Amino acid sequence: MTDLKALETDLLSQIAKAPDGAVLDEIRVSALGKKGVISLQMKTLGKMSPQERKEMGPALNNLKNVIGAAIEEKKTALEEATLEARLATEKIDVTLPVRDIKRGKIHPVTQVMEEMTAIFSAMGFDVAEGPDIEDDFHNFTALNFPPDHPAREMHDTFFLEPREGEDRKVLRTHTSPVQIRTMMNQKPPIRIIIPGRTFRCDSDQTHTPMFHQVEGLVIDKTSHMGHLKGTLEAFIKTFFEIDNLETRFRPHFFPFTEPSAEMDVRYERVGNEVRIGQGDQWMEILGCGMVHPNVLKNCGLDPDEYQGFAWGMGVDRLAMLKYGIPDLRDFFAADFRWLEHYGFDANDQPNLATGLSG
Ligand code: 2NL
Repeated sequence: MTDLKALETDLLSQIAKAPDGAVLDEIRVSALGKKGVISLQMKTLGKMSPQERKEMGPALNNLKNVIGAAIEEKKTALEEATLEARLATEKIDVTLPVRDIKRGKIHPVTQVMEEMTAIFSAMGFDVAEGPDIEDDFHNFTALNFPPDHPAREMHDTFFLEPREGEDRKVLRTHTSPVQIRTMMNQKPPIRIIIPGRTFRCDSDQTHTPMFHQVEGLVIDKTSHMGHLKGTLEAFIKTFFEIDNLETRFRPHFFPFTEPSAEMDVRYERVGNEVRIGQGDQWMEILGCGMVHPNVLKNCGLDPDEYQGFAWGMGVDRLAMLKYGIPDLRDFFAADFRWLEHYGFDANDQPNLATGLSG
C-alpha cells in the first residue's frame, strides 16, 4: 500500500510548481488519467479485504477530490496570470492624439449637428436629449395642440401598438418633447438646444420617415423677439460662414409659439447650384417664435413671470444646402463611395476657433 499522505504531498507540490497549463495537464493525466497513480490505486480496491477497502476507499476518493480541486484552482490562477501579462503588454494610451485614419467617415448629418452644437455652445447653450418614444402629453398636449388638431390623428404620426392599461405611445414627431421635459424639471433660466431624430410617416423625394432636427429654447424673465432675431441671425451667418448673409422674418403660425415666424435667407440659383447669401429669392430655413403662455402653464411655469423663445430647424436639408448634396435619399443609402465623398474626417471636429468646416 502506497503512503497516500506522501503521494498527496508530492502531487500538491508538483501542482504548485507547474509553470503553465501544459505541465499542469501532464500532472493531471499522471494522477487522475486512466493510467494515473490514483486511478490505478482505485483499481486495486477490488482485491482488498473488506476491512482494508473500508479504509482505503474513502481515503482514495478524498485524495482524488483534493488533487482535482488543487488542479482547478491552479488552472484558474495560471489563466488569470496569462491575462494579466497580456493586458500589460497590450496597454494603449487612449489619450494620445489619433493619427492616420484611413477608413471610416463622419456622416454629413452628424457633422452638421456637431457644427450647430459648437455654434450654440459658444453662445452659452447646453445640449439636452430625450427619448424617441414619447406619449401624447409630451409630443402634443403640452405643446398646445388642441385635442382635435389634425397632426394628432393624421397619417403622419407613427403610433405604437398600445400596451394593456397604458396610453398609446408615438415616435416623437419633433424634438419639442425634450423642451417640455426640461421646463417641467428645471428652474429657469433655461438655455438649451436639442439635436435628435424625429419621425413622420412621410416618404418621397424630399421627405424620409426618419429625419433630424435641432430645436432650441430660452426661458427667463426678459428675453424677447429681438433676442430671438439676434440669436438666429448670428447662428445662420456662422453656420453658412457668410458675414453679409441677409435674412428676413415672416409671420407664421405654430400652436406652441405666439407670435410665430419663419426665417428666410436670400439665395440665387446659378445653373444647378444653389448659392446662399445673395440673390433675389428667399428660402425658408427655420421656424421660431415666443413660447406660447399655454405651453409655459402646461409645464408649471407662470407666464406672468417667465417668457422666452424657441425655434426648430431640419438638419438634413441644411446639411444638403451647406455641402451641395443633391439628393436627400442618398443620406440613408449606406453607400460607402458616397460617404467617402461627402463624409468628414474623424479629426475634423467643428469648433469656432479653427473654423467650422475645416
Ligand atoms: C420648424 C418649426 C419650431 C418650436 C419649433 C418649441 C418648443 C417648445 C415650445 C415652443 Cl417646448 N416652441 N419649438 C418653436 C417654433 C418652431 O419648429 O419648422 N421646425 C422644423
